[in-house]
Amino acid sequence: MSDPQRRADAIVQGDRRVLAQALTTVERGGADARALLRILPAHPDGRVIGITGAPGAGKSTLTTALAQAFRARGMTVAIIAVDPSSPLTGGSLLGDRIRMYDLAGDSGVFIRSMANRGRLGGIAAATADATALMAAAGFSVIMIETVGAGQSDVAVADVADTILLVEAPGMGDEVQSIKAGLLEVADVIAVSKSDRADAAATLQQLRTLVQMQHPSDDSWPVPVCGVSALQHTGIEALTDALLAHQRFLATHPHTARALHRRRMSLHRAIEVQLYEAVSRTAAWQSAHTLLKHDARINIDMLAQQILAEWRLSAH
Ligand SMILES: Nc1nc2c(ncn2[C@@H]2O[C@H](COP(=O)(O)OP(=O)(O)OP(=O)(O)O)[C@@H](O)[C@H]2O)c(=O)[nH]1
Ligand SMILES: [Mg+2]
Repeated sequence: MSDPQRRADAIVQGDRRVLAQALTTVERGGADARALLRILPAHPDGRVIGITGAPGAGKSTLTTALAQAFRARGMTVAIIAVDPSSPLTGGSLLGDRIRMYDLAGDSGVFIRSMANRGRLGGIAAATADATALMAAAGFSVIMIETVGAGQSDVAVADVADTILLVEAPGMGDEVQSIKAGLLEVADVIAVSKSDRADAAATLQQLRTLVQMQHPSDDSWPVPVCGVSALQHTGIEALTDALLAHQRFLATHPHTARALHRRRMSLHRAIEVQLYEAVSRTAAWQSAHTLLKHDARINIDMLAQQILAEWRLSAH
């Protein structure tokens, strides 16, 4: 199906096959993807939960447990597992799929992995577009599991309305997420694997850290929840905390984070559209020939020339 309006209608009506195909389209990016994204019905903010944390922190296991908790409350769930196709995390995806096997066969759950296929705007753009499709398809919650390994993680976090940071116990004196800069952006924190003896200390440590970081007049005090996905403890309280944050967002639509997220999506849109426009100019084509033949070319000047020509052709 290529007619964008028919595709959009089918997605809204809950056609999962068309949704899956559309996800492939946005993963690739380009004009087809934009034509579709432009006509999707608007959806309210607040449904997208980004799940982040160090490799092995327990994100996939917890995502599965949360999905079951949301389902038990009658909500539908879409899950995006982000695979930035880096050699670091290359092997983790199959494991994730096996763990999420618990969710197989439930038509109220839709799972998709996203890879960075060299798409313009990177994995963050692909993920943002995928969440827009899933929101249009009517899922009540959309969870994005990131890999907790650097830049792509923070970029994907920009897509989420709520950021859930998963911290495993016993990481030593240094809480891993401080280094990664994730503690500041977390809306809700879960100490995973709380069946382990060292979890209580980590929980205490994080609560102290969060209190130090967030001013007391902050309108959203970041909850720190102890959970064990294996023994299924703390999951209900964590689910409550996540839904409370959704309600908080509904009454506080202009938080600094929400503004940041909107700004970042504008940046991505400009990046993508400008790049596509510029790449249609003749100067762009000839620049690529130049690159092949002149190894010492001044890239900055070349870019300036291309933009100058594009500006002329745009008038
Ligand atoms: N004891 C205990 N182990 C857990 C719990 N949750 C997860 N684990 C274990 O922790 C390991 C990592 O769990 P994952 O859910 O794959 O962690 P992840 O953060 O998704 O890992 P990556 O995606 O590879 O970064 C697995 O061996 C799990 O069995 C828990 O509640 N208790
Ligand atoms: Mg995982």
